[in-house]
Amino acid sequence: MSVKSIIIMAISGFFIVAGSALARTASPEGAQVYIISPVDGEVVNSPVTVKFGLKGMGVAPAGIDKPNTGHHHLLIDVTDGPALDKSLPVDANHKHFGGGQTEATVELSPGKRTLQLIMGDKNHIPHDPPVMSKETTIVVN
Ligand SMILES: [Cu+2]
Repeated sequence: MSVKSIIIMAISGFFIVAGSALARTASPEGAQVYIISPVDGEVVNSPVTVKFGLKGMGVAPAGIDKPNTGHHHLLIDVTDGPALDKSLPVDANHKHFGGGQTEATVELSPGKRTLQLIMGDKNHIPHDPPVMSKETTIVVN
């Protein structure tokens, strides 16, 4: 294989990735996600059960292409917010609930922690505009 064909393949690969990165799903107008519990300022023991609230749209498992739905993601100590134009990362700070769960029990280390919810579409990409909760700050014993 020539260097030129490798370069062409690399460039076309780049455009495929860039194209999918832009494919965001519209959110229904007025959709809201919020943390039912714990509440802002609450002092809790780990593990913590976080209850997810959602209005104006539905929950569907990841991979299911159904209008006006998404699945929950719990952001832990992600104070700058995630990138909105690509799939949410999968790591200790970005938890996916691709099974359609509406609550989760998470182990949290002691100290001040911020929790935030964001909906993702079938490809784990935030909707446009994003459906994102306020940050809930808790103190873990
Ligand atoms: Cu996800």
